[in-house]
Amino acid sequence: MEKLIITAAICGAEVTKEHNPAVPYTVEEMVREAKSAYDAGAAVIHVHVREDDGTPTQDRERFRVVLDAIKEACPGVILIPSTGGATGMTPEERLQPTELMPEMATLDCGTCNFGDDIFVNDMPTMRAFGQRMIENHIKPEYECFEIGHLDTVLDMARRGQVPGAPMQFNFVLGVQGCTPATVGNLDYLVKQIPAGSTWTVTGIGRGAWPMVAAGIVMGGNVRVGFEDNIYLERGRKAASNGELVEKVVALAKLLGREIATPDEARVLLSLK
Ligand code: KMH
Ligand code: ZN
Repeated sequence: MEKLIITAAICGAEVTKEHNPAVPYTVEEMVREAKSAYDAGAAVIHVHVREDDGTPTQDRERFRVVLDAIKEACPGVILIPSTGGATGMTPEERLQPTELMPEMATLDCGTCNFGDDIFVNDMPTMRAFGQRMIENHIKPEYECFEIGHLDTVLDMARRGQVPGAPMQFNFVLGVQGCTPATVGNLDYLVKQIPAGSTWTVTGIGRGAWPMVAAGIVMGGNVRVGFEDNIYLERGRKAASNGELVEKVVALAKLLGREIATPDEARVLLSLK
């Protein structure tokens, strides 16, 4: 099996300090959390940004400051800024980080329920995001929250509406209202992707650790972080994103997967 790429989603848009006081809002807190994950073995950081009071934002200049600060603290790390932002944001708002020419960014592959909210990614929105990433030479991480999202983006790739092979998918399973985090669902999705693609699995909430185990043994890659889950185990909150990554590294070691460095991850993801 290839080495395991660990992504840390350190912040997200929904989780707050009320859920876990270590959730980062300020630039300094973002750097602290990114570095803890990087030092523990994360090759990739998925980045959302907040105002200092915790309000989610897609402001380009806030992204610029945070991305630059993380790059300096974590040499070589792969950064995947979010174009999902928070539910209710406009497509224009959400696209701002793509103006900074990151090497990757998320591209969300369809509309879905998201807890009590609706996360809107209709076809015109997705075509606009695909066009922007083609123009700016950004490799998308295709975020699939629902089984049908995968068919949608594969069809768009065939039509040249989003960047094509080799594609990187992130199967985000267990969001309330979306496809549940089960090994059967993950197995179905992995079997649909084109040869030469790479994939990551993200389990939300109580689905986080089972999906880490599945991703490791199925030969995929895994994402953890406060965006997805704040617990190290039932009833025990993680003190940092680094602690979550340390647990992934320990599981990978037990199960015989080596961890990819950022440079190795860049090769696996065809970024160089
Ligand atoms: N915050 C969610 C509504 C992404 O980063 O692209 C969307 C999200 C996806 O987190
Ligand atoms: Zn995200």
